[in-house]
Amino acid sequence: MARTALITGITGQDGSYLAELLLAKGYEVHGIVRHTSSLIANTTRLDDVYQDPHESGRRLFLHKGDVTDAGLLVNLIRDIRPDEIYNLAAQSHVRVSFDLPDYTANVAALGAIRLLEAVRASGIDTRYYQASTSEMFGLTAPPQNEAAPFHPRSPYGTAKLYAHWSTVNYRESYGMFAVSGIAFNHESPRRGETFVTRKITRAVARIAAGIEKKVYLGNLDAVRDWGYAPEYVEAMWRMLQGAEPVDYVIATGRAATVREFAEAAFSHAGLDWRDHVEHDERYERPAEVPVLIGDPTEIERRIGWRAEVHWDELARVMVDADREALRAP
Ligand code: NAP
Ligand code: F7E
Repeated sequence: MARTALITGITGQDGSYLAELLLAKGYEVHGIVRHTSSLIANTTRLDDVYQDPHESGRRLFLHKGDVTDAGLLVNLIRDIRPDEIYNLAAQSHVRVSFDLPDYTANVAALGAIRLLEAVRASGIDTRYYQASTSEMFGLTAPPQNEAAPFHPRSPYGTAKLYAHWSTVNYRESYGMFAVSGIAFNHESPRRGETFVTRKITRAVARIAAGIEKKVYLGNLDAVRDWGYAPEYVEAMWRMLQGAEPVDYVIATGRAATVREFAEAAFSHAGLDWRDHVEHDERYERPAEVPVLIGDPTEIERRIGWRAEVHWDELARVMVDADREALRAP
């Protein structure tokens, strides 16, 4: 029998790569897709694996839903009886979370509780992955590992910390196989266009093509440990295959400033970043997370996962993809 997985956030960057990974491994994959007023479904990132509902032998099933609806989650989990659940759904933009703190918590914090309770209500034996984040470390000095204290600096960070501790609590209270992957920033050509890496690489492509001249950024001094998203979904899957439920930091261990990322991205297209980057305080946050550099020793040692792509190569890959997308008809 094929193993069955349920992914919340399947239409996002990570969800789409994870769906591809699990389908390639022979899984039957179910995903929750939000309703929109304008589209049949927001499934652009799933274009490569999308299967028409009328096809036979289908292994990808998309269900209209939302992690703010507890009843829907109970019914779905009871009907699908997934072997694995990956909770990737979130309002995941840190700056936006300052404008939408209530909504961000409802999705990112309470969404986890609703899923964990739905698992208990359905009485099934399943493994649960919680998409936690380096934003929970916030102001804690680097390198951050599994033992580092948490000090979140945004409504997003605090909401994710609630979901993280809820995952730990359900493991300890009910013996559930529930794990929390504390992922540092990971990017790809599928990254949302308002996150800083993609904002930069998309701007590089458009400036190189003569469509735009400038890109407006906030804090250039922030340091981030940027990895490659397809590798991070492999780490998520591996964490659910372990003999014991263990929480890990998922990171490359190397980092750069936003300025260095911009410099690398512009120079890959033969441009000088100083000619094109302007400051706009609108993109700064009420409280910044200055330095995130993960220590991936534990995940490397215990389950053999290691990041191969680092931030400078990532900048080149993303610039190439954005330039190619502009050339496509
Ligand atoms: P993303 O591209 O922003 O995707 C978020 C996904 O959540 C989308 O599919 C979105 O649906 C869905 N979603 C939002 N609100 C929802 C709701 N109320 N009900 C159901 N689905 C909802 O994020 P990502 O980069 O793939 O990240 C995946 C997860 O890992 C997120 O939880 C994020 O917070 C966490 N994380 C990400 C990083 C990173 O660097 N990428 C690092 C650490 C942790 P729509 O497509 O309809 O918007
Ligand atoms: O910002 C600075 C900004 O929005 C990175 C999410 O996936 O990773 C992501 O959160 C840095 C910050 O990502 C702009 O101030 C400067 O210091 O790309 P970002 P993030 O906030 O690190 C974590 C791990 C997650 O879990 C989140 O879900 O770049 N920055 N200028 C800017 N950031 C943006 N977005 N836009 C700018 O113009």
